[in-house]
Parts: sequence; structure tokens; C-alpha cells
Amino acid sequence: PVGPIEGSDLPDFSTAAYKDAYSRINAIVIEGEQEAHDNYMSLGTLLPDQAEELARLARMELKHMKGFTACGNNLGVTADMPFAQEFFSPLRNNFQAALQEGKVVTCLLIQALLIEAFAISAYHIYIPVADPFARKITEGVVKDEYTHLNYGQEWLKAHLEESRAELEQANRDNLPHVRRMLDRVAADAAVLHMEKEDLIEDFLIAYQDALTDIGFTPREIARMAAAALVG
Ligand code: DDQ
Ligand code: DDQ
Ligand code: DDQ
Repeated sequence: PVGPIEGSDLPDFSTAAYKDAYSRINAIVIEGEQEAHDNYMSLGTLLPDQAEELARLARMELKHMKGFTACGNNLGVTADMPFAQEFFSPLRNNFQAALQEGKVVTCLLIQALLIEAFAISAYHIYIPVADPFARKITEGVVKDEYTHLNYGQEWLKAHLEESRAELEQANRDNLPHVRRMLDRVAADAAVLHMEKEDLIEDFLIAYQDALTDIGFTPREIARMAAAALVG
């Protein structure tokens, strides 16, 4: 399908239906940025020599959280935080369990690959259909987020051989959650003029690019993507 054409495909930002859907989508990104902050701080305890760099990333996520909070205020929408906290619980629980066991590779797959790849693709799809205020904020966030994906990628690339089995297992345990999470908010995303097929396509491209860069072959990546269909 043809992507949105500048200026001709914008939703009406003032309707009750738009604001209702926005209250959940906005809460997801606010909660997601907050949890990313917490996750990068926690990763610093497993990787003490990286703690300073991770703390820098974490501070950036808090800045993003404040920016997205301002977007809701600008439209007069109250973010539905209880929904978002529950929405993230499967990935949060898996991250916390891995953290307790000292599993750096699993933590990085969840935060630095899956969530980051999903967020970057969703932010890209949102920008052309955003209100002018939120568009500016989201463009700034996207610029920062690229550095995070690269951080996780670089670490996993440098440790691929000893991480391969854990990465494949972590993918199998978490990719199905990503798919279910997307299913849960697809209708709200559509109200914001973000189409589910575009979200899936761009996510899979970003995730595949990350896995390719880390060193997986096309066949291995296909097998990993298939986990989303059966999980
Ligand atoms: N906003 O909070 C200003 C509305 C930004 C939303 C960016 C789009 C993120 C979508 C997240 C999940 C949708 C499936
Ligand atoms: N951050 O991790 C990129 C910093 C924030 C993530 C914001 C939330 C995006 C939605 C993720 C939903 C499903 C995996
Ligand atoms: N379905 O949900 C449309 C039924 C099938 C989606 C299968 C594609 C896998 C994508 C997994 C990642 C979702 C962000």
C-alpha cells in the first residue's frame, strides 16, 4: 500500500475517538521510555564497566518520557498509565527474571533489540500522521534511539558465539509477546492512522537488520521470525 501523503492523510486530532485511542498509545510510549530507563540502569549492574554509558542512555530515555508526556498535555489527553503498565508486564517480567539470573544476553535482546526495533519503526510510522507538536518531539526521539539499538548490537556482535543459543531461546520466549502486544493495540494505532501491516513490516525489517549486523544468516533469521507465528 502507498504510504501516507504529506498533509492529505492526517486524522482529526480533536475528536473524542482520537483522544481515547491516543490515551493508550501515549501511555505505552511514556511507560516504555520509563521502563527503558530502568532497564538500562539495571543492565549497568550486570556490566559494571559499561555502567557510565548505560546511565547516559537511561537519562536520555527519561528526557524522551518527558517529551511524550508533553505531547499528551498539548492535546489535553490524560495518558492511561494503568493500561500501559499491564500492557508491558510480559516483557517486564521476562526482563526481571533474566536480570535476577544475570542473563545479560536475554536482557539485551528484550530491551536493546526487540523493544528498540519496535519503537523505532513505530515512531517512524507515527511521524507523518502526528500533530505538529508531537511530530517535532518524536523526530528528536528517533535521532537518539538509533544510538541505543547500536549499543546492544555492538555488544552482542562482539559476543555472538557464546551468546547464540541464549539469543535464540530469548527470541523464542519474547517475540510472541511482541506480536500479542501489537495485536492488542492495533485498533488504537489505526485510529491514529498507523496501519498494523506497516507496523509489522517495518518492525521485521528493523529486527532483521539488527540480527544481520550481529552475524546471523538469513536462514537463522527466518527461523527466529517463525517463532512469532507459533508462539
Ligand atoms: N505519542 O505519544 C506522542 C502519541 C507518540 C506515539 C508514537 C507511536 C508509538 C506507537 C507504539 C505502539 C503502537 C503499536
Ligand atoms: N524505548 O525502549 C525505545 C526507549 C522505548 C520504547 C517505547 C515503547 C514502544 C512500544 C513497544 C511495544 C511492543 C514491543
Ligand atoms: N498476525 O498477527 C497478523 C496474525 C500474524 C503476524 C505474523 C508476523 C510476525 C510478526 C511478529 C512481530 C510483530 C511486531
